Amino acid sequence: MHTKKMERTLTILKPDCVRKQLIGAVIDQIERAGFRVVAMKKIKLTRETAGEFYAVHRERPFYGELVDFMSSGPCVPIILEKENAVADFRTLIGATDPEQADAGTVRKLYADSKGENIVHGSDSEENAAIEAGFFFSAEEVVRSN
Ligand code: 3AN
Repeated sequence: MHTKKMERTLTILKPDCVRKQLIGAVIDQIERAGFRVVAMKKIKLTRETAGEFYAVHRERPFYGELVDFMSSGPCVPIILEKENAVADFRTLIGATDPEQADAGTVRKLYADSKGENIVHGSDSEENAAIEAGFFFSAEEVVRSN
């Protein structure tokens, strides 16, 4: 029975994930958890575009470090679809701080620190839609499976 609503969320496999050659391992874990890839690309953000993406964190003490890191190499933004995608994806990736993350989560398995934590996951459906629009045009968003 379908009790939960179909949702989309936006993830970014961050520059540390790409550098560690974990793109495949992380996408495998995501697909095994029942998420479908709706859109995906590999791009390198500039300091300006990374700063724009994380503008909500502009006042946080780690903002400069975050922008430097996110523009330090290519990343892989992906739109994912699943029932209850936003919350279920955050469960799959684990807490921001890998030391606090549950066993078996993506961040517990692969992340080094709060800053270099392998993946981003949207915190609401509203932000997922805004973030998806940041990376993808309408014709790049295709669910064919
Ligand atoms: P999450 O990505 O788990 O929702 P937020 O929203 O608290 O976490 O943090 C936004 C981004 O800022 C995350 N991508 C995270 O890597 C980074 N960040 C959070 N806290 C720190 C910190 N203390 N030092 C460096 N980067 C941080």
